[in-house]
This record gives sequence, structure tokens and C-alpha cells, in this order.
Amino acid sequence: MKAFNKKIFIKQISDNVKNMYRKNLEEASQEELFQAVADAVKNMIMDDWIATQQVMEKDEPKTVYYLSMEFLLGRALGNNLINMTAYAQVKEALEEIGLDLNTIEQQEPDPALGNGGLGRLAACFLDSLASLGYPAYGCGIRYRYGMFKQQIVEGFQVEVPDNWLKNGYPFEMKRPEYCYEVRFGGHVRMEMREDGNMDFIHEDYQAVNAVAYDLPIVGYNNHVVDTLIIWDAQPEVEFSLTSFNEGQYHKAVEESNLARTLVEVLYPNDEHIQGKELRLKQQYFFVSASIQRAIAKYKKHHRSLKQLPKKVVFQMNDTHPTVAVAELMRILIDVEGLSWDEAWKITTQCVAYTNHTIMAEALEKWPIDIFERILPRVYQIVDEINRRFVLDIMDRYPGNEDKIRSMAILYDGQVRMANLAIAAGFSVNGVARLHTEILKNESLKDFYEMFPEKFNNKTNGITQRRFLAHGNPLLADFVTKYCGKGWETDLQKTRKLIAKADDPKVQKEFMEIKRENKKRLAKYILEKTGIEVNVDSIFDVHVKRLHEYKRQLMNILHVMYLYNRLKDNPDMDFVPRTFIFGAKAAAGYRNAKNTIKLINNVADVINHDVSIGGKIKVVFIEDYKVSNAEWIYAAADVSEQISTASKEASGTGNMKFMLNGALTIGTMDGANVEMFEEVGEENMFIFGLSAQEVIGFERNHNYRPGDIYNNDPDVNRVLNQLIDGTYSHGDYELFRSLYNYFLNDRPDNPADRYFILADFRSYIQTQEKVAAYYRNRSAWAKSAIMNVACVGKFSSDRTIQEYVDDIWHLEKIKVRTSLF
Ligand code: KOT
Repeated sequence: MKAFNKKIFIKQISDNVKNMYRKNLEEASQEELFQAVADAVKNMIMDDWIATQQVMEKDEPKTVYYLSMEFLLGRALGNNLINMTAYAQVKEALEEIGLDLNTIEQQEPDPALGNGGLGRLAACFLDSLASLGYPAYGCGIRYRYGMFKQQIVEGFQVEVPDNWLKNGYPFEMKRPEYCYEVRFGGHVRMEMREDGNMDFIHEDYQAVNAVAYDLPIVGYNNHVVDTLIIWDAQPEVEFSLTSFNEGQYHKAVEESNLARTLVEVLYPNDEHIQGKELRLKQQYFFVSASIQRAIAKYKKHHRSLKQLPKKVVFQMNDTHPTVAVAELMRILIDVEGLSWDEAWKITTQCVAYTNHTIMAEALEKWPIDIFERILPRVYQIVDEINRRFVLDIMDRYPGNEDKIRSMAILYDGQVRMANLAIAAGFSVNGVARLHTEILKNESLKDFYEMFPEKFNNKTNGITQRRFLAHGNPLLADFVTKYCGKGWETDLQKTRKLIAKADDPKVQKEFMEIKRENKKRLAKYILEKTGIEVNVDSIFDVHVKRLHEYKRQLMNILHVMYLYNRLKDNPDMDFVPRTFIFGAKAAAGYRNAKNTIKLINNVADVINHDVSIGGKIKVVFIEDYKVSNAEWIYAAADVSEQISTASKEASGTGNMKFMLNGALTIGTMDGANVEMFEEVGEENMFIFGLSAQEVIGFERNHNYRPGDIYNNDPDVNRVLNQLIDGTYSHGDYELFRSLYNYFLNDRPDNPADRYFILADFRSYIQTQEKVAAYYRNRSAWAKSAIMNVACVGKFSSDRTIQEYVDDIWHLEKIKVRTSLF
């Protein structure tokens, strides 16, 4: 960025308003002003973006291509200004012309090209790659409709399409010069060449063009601007009515339909794969285009493909882009003319795989007939990879059918994408230490035995630039005051707070900041829901995707239990608490949607019961997304991280709460384990079964939730309240399926498969400790400060540096804008 010039900046905004809308500043709407400001900011980014791309062109450093079906970006304007270290200056300049930066920021659509943790992780990784100065491309899909907008109507979730591109997105740049053909369907004809080798000729296919849109990823204060490429689909030929014969006309119509539907919508299921044909087409579409672009870029400098692994590494974000393995093989063999062995050697040095979950329903498997019909040539290659891999398995384990059953890529009529990723990838990583251990010792045991050298852990992280500097400016200033500048790029610097955590003055300051942030959220809650909350109550927050394993149901049952207690003993000593929920449920996920309805109905009953004097409030925040998440984390006292142990691979929300000084109540699951290690037992509330205990029950089938229901009167009472009309205006059926979840035992779907009743008593007791602790303001403040002080490990900068050191082996680039 050139040195910021206020005058020029202001002039540019008024010029933009004039040229874009034929208006002057006074006439323009806030949305128009946002477009004008965003364009001016993009202009400030441009020189660094050009300079970065020039350095990459000239020095040709090894580059990571982060392949991901999801990037949950959140708004860019404020974040870009933070990373350009121009936020305060721009805010001041706008004030001079009567504009409020906050209001302007809120006009930006919140680009939600992702579901939850996996997509948000990809976005944090890009921020860290750029901020550390590493050459990187994110590669994804330009969905017309990202994650749906959630409305709550009479307590039920309603999904509304989110047309984020409606007014144009100012930070994207169409790059028509990067346009690649991607082929679907048809047949493969084999032809013998003169040299005796085979040619594989793909015929009768449908083709679409992938057209690149680039988004800038601004590094923090270092002039590096990396690129996120999102691919749009366009028909190859625009059909004209006159110049086609009938056959051509049909094909043109089909191809343009395909182009339109391909990128129409993000599949809104988190950790649940349905195996829809269109999803496979989306995967192949963006993977093929990304690999073609990477190879075209490489070939500008090289004639032989042999050095590709020295210049390019593809990181596969879960199995969704795993077709990359076969697509790279296809291009190396069919297009570049390499032998199978040469191509395999290159491919297996270029691709690496990250696993994000052990949940069975999230494992991608494609029926072979569908896969073969949609991608006939790619399928041939997968078939050959599998044939050779099965030979390797037999070689290593002669006569052992079990090993083939668990590791073969093609099995039981299905293509198993994780098996392909592990067979081909040179690295396989989990996302928290416990998760990686479970992969090695349980779910991927056979693979670990065969390829121990591939397995490694990379504990997730989050970017402090968005989730502290931007989301919580008051706490950011507090950290700067006591730790100095520099935490923006070195989060370990917050450790200096350890020495201050006992100081009553510092504690008071912290608690005042927290209270301000609670006021900000209370105002938002009042505006959105009409519910008034007490900012001096404990803000107890559970925000994340709705999934049974994340156990929002356990949380609301605990609220029902507390309410029973208060009703039974109106004079009991009770620390006022506001239970805040936010979660989207996949559209077809019945128990998840019913849980949302239950939370809203419980809220309705409790919030309107004047007899409890407002001691409990329950709030469901509609449309939980990155932009309101920043405010929610900032305002939290208590962070709910209560997944069934072993099920949450890592979690990243847990880290964002910690960064904002909330105390965690959680199970020993995912990255909670490592947070516990960092912050110490006196500053975190742990409860429940361990992962090994859960795995033990699952293996031995000896968990009996019915016994707990029969013997624990508190459990018995809250479960019965699901079917006695207490929370359903007398309707006994509305929550029957949730009741049945606990007690209906079927071989394929055991009762209470997420061990809610097993952990319930321990959860109640631990929540009592939380309440008692909150009474001691000084102890609480100290623990909250300790959370901020000990969060350093969970910066995504640390995570990315580990990926670089152990997997990618990149070198930093230096960008000096010539204009300086
Ligand atoms: C799986 C299939 C489809 C869509 C999403 C997934 C998915 C999401 N798998 N794992 N995740 C989450 O990834 C986060 C980032 O690593 C983790 O922190 C979180 O624990 C996973 O549930």
C-alpha cells in the first residue's frame, strides 16, 4: 500500500459514488457508499497485489495450492483494513465526510462459501499464509448461493437463499484469461500409437469452461497479497438459434444448463455426505481447473514436468478434492505424455491430505457406476491406482483379506475417497493431537501400520487478526497496553499478561471491557429477537453448527433442569445466567431441527415466566455467521465445548472464545485437550467421559442410558418434560423424536449414541462450579486473563508454520512496493 493519503482517499470515494451511481455523497445510500469505499480500498491493495504476483512470477518460489470446496471468508472490508494497518486512518477519513466505518462495514454481504469449521479453517489459513509471507493460492468454487440465511419462524428454522452476489462483490476480479475446459461424461476410446503405447481419447463428453475470479488475501503489514481463486462455470459455446444443426443445439443447451447448475449452490450439510452426482461434478470441476492452472503456470518456466514437486504442492482439505490425485495423473499421462510410473512418482510427491473428522457419515464414498459415468477417464485411472495398490497390500500381507477390505480404494461397488487420498498422499494429517492419535490407533489403524511415515498432526489454529484485532477492538487495545505491539503477528506475546493476571486494577479493566462487549451483544440481541438480557448475568454461549455430537441438546436439557430447580426453590441462591445459542441445522437433519425448535420453545416459556425474576434467560440468535460471531465471542463469559469425547476432531470456536477471555466448560475432546494443557486446570472446567471410555462403550455395546433414565430423578423429569407438553403447549408429539433418541435402542442406531445421559450429572456439577466461581469476581477475572495469556499456541500462524516446516517446505517471499 502506498502511504495513506486522506485527501486522495476521500476524493476517490466521491468520484466512485459519482461514476458508479450518478450521485453525490449526500444522495448515496449506505450500500452504495460501501461499494464506493470498498472499491477505494481495493485500489489501495492493488499495488501490493501486483507486486506480490510479480515476485512470484520472477522468483518462482514453491507454492501451495490449498484445494478446498469451502472457504468461509466472512466480510473482507474491515479485515483488509486491519491487515493493511489502515483501519484507524480510514475510519477517521470517513468520519470527516460524515460516514461511520462500522455502518459501512455492515453493508457488505458476509460471503459464506462454507458450512462451518472446515471452511473457516481454510479462510484462517489463507490469512496466515499471506501474513507469514508464503506463496499460496486458495482454490475453491464461486457458488452463486453460499450457506443459506437462517430465519426462525415460530421457533422453527426456515432456510432462505443468500444471494451474496446480488449487488456485485467489490473485492473479486474476473480473470477471463484463466479459462480451462472441464469435461464430463462420454466415453474413452483407446487407440494404439505407432510407438506401441496407448492413446486414450475422450469422446462425446459435455464440456464447460472454468473461469477464474481472484480475491485478494491481504497479509498483515507485509505488502504480501496472496490470491484465492474461485471458479465460475460458463458454457463453452453460447448457442445461437441460427447457426446450429439440431444435434449441436441440444448439446449447447445441455452444456449451458450444466454450467449453470454446477456452481449454483453450496451443499449445506456439515459432516454429512449424501453422495449426490452434482457434488462429484463440483469437485471435479474446481479441482481440474485448479490443477490445469497450476501446471500452466509451471510450464511457463519448465519444459519437463519432473521438477513439479519442487514447485507445487496441493493440500487437499478433507477428501472433497481428492479426485485431484487422478486428475493430476490424467494430465501427466494423457496430456503431457508421461509414463504411468513417472506420473505416479510426481503425483505422490505433490499431494497431501488433511482429515477433519472420524464421523462415519462424513466419509465420502461414490458408487462406482456414478463415478464411472461422470468421469470415465478419471475412473480408469482410479481403477489402475487401486489395482496396483491392492497388489502392494497383498505383497505386504499375503493372504490377509481383512487388509484389502479395509484399505482397497474400490470396494463393495464404491470408490472410497479417503483411501485414495492416503494411498497417494505423501502426508496424512489430523487436526488436533487426540484426533491424530485416534486416526492412527483406531479409524486408520491399518493405513498407519502400512505407512507410518505419512502420518502427522497439525493442531488447528485461528487468526488473531480477525478474531481479536477486528472483532474485539477494546480487548485488542488492552493486550497492546500490557504486551506491546506485535501480538498481531506473534500471539505468544500475550503471555506477558500472566504477570498481570493477579493485579486488581488490570482485572477490573478486563471486566469493564467484557461488560462493554456484553452491552454491544445485548443491543444486537434486543434488536434481532426483542429479548432483553441482563449484562450482569453470566453470558453462557454455545454457537456452532447443530449436530447431535456437539450436544446442544445436553445444554438445553440442563437449562430445563435449572429451571425446574428454580421453580422448586424460588428463593435459592442463583447466579443469573443468559444461555445464548446460535446454530444452523442441515435442511434435512430432523433431530437437529427439532433441537432448534426445543431451544426456542424452552426460551419462550422461561423468558416469559415472571416468577423467576429474570434469573435465567435463553436466547437463540438467528443466522449465526462469521460477522455476528465476532461480536458473540467478544461478549462471552462461558464457552460451551461439550462434544462427546472423540467426536470433535479439533474445534476452532473453542480457541476463538479463549482468545476473547471466555472460560471453557468442555469435555476432553479435540483441541480442548491442548487448551487445557496450555491454560491449566484452574482456568478451565472439564467434565465427562474420556475418549477412551466412549470408544470402550462403543466397542463393547455396554452403555445403558435407560438405566440412567430410570434411576436418576432429575434426568427422568427433564426427559419426561419432552413429552408431557411442558414446552409444546400440550402437544405430546412435537419432541417425541428427541425423547426417543435417548431410549430407542436399535442395532444400527443405539439409544443415546452421543452419551448425553452418561455425562449429564457431571455436566450439572461442573456448571455449579462455574456459577460459584463467577461470584468471585477477582478469581474469574484472573482466569479470563489467563485464557488470553495462554492462547498463543492456537494462532493459525503457528499451525501454518508447522505445515510449512513438515509438509510444504515453502520459502517466504519479500515484497517491496516500488512506490515506497
Ligand atoms: C466433513 C464433510 C463435509 C463437510 C464438512 C466436514 C467436516 C467439518 N469435517 N470436519 N469438520 C470440522 O473441521 C474443523 C476444522 O478442522 C474441526 O475443527 C472440527 O472439529 C470438524 O468437525
